[in-house]
Amino acid sequence: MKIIDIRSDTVTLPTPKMREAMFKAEVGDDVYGDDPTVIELERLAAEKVGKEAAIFVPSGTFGNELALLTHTLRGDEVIVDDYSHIMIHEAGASAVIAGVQLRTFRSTNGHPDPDEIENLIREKNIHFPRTGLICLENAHGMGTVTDVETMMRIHEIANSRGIPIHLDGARIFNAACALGVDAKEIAKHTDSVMFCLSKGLAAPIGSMLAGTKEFVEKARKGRKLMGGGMRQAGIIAAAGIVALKDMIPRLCEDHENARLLAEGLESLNGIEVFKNRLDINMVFFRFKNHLNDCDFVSYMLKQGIKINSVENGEYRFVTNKDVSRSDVMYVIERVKTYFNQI
Ligand code: TLP
Repeated sequence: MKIIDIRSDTVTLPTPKMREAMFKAEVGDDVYGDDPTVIELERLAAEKVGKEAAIFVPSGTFGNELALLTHTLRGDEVIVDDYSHIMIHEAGASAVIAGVQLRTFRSTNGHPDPDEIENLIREKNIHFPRTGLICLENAHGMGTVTDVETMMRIHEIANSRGIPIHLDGARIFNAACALGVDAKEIAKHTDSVMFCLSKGLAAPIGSMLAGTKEFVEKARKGRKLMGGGMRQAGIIAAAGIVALKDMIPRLCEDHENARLLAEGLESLNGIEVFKNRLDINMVFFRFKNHLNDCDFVSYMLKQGIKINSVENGEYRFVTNKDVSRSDVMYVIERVKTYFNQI
């Protein structure tokens, strides 16, 4: 049975071209800095987001936490939104690795309010922690994007107070597609940016952390400390190069499929789609009446569709390169049948 996996875009499988590039990759020992494929990936990644340098890391979580470790001092405070990946989905790593505390701003569907962020910056006072970093997330895991003007405004505030900005840009190329701008325009308003190769871009493993040369040099030591020195990493970097060269333009297709999916689900009586969170490849919805979550998840699996369980009362379906337009139609049909039989 064919499986349609809409749990995330992390589930995408590498393309044949990626597998071939991995097979043929020229490698060295990246901890010695002599893996030519990793060097090329880091050069290309920096170029894509308009930064001086970049470093290859095992995962998005690793890249975010390495950014925190590199930018901050132990005991600093980091301003971050209350629904961000760093806050919710990184197992409290910021306290363990960088030794920082998080101060959250309210996330209105993933949209930051520059004034609220400004108000959270600490004044100099012996009792207060130092505000060491501001973190943003674009595209946001709630399915939305932040426009360039807002990014610019927050950047101006941060600059005026001498505080760096880190962007969790796991899906920065989705954000760029949704906003109709180059990713560089978004990254321009940050001091460091992490982005993932292993989500919609379909590489099997890996993320990039980009910033100034000085920042990346410092991060190299932090990566070693975190156990992320990866030796013949060119094998996986090769797939990352294909991801960056070939896979960015097609992300918009996933966004179109997400909208199609949203329309189909919305047309079913028992479902409310969160239409104000439909900027990228994610569809969030809830059942209007209480239904048994386990029953729904296992019904879908029997139809060959993998979905995540409900989280905070919401379902999230994610389109990706392994989900075609006709797969989307099939998913809508199956959800409809579920409603008809309960
Ligand atoms: N997100 C995953 C889950 O962890 C929630 C997903 O399925 O969406 N930043 C953002 C905005 C992310 O969405 C993710 C992964 C990460 C960072 C972390 O990336 P990985 O999984 O590579 O550590």
